[in-house]
Amino acid sequence: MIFSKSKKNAGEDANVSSESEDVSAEETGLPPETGATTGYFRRLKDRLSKTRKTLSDGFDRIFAGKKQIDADLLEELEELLITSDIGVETALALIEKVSSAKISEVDQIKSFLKDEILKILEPQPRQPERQLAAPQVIMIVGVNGTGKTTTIGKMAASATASGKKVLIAAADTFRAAAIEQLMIWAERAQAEIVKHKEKADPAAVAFDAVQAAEARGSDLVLIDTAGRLHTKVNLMEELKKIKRAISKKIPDAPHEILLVLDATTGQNALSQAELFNSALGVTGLALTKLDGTAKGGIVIGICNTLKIPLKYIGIGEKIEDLQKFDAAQFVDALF
Ligand SMILES: Nc1nc2c(ncn2[C@@H]2O[C@H](COP(=O)(O)OP(=O)(O)OP(=O)(O)O)[C@@H](O)[C@H]2O)c(=O)[nH]1
Ligand SMILES: [Mg+2]
Repeated sequence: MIFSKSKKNAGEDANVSSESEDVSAEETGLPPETGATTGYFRRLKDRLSKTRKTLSDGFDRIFAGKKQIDADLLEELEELLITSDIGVETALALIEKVSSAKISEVDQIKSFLKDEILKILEPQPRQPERQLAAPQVIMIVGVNGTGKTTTIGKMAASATASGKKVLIAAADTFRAAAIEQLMIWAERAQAEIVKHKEKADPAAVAFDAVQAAEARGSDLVLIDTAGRLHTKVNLMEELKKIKRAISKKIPDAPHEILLVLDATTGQNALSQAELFNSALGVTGLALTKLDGTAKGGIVIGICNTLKIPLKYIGIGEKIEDLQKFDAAQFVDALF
């Protein structure tokens, strides 16, 4: 761990990476996006290979031997976009743009689409990270199996690697195994953990964790929550109760409610987002398992449909397989 480094804003987690290129970037103080990120980008590209294959091979197939843009070509293009799980609405909007752009050369369509997709993914310039008083509290929510606990482990590792003091709260008390799984991640990430027994009140765990974080001077608190209870109504009520318990201790906390969505569940992810957002007010999204799907177009559909910023993408099961979402880099890795 790099404790000698001056502490950065608690929201500004460095990208996790085991690549040597990134270590040197860290040492030079360069942000990870600039210059020496070949390894980081290569891994992203590699992990998106299934989706890239769907899109790139699809484009090649559609454009092969075609000289003009006609209705047939547009129809095939639309089908391809829908196959990659971009969603019907977003696919139709993109096709509409292509047909009204009066592109004359077939081989210009790909770069036109790339630009349009980038516009969807990055609708406005990135906001500078807000300076927050420590501890920053992030509550992680999502249906069961989407990757909440794994994402917490990866985020914690990233934050401790950049010199932050991290505390994880085991507020998924529904199963004993959930607490054990989180303990393993906390150890790997060199983070502290606050836990109670199985079936304990999750709101009490969250409250204790925030209290401990204040007492111990933690920079970041990551709150794991259950993805399944007996009913969806129960789950939403429990999550609301956790949120209230946190704000009793720190009035403007949780500073982030991060919804974890599984990319392989396709359009289902969108309805989950609506459900969680209306109950809790989701402030950011993490989309996991992009390495395991040929339908990574879901990223584009999600950014186009939900007006919630996509903050992280999960591209594997390992501790370094979480990246801050970077629209330009993502589009480059796809095309
Ligand atoms: N390939 C891949 N697998 C992932 C990724 N993120 C999580 N997983 C896997 O998804 C499975 C479920 O992850 P968990 O972190 O346990 O999910 P959870 O949301 O905490 O699940 P519950 O606690 O049951 O609600 C595990 O096998 C993870 O290794 C990812 O980005 N890529
Ligand atoms: Mg879990």
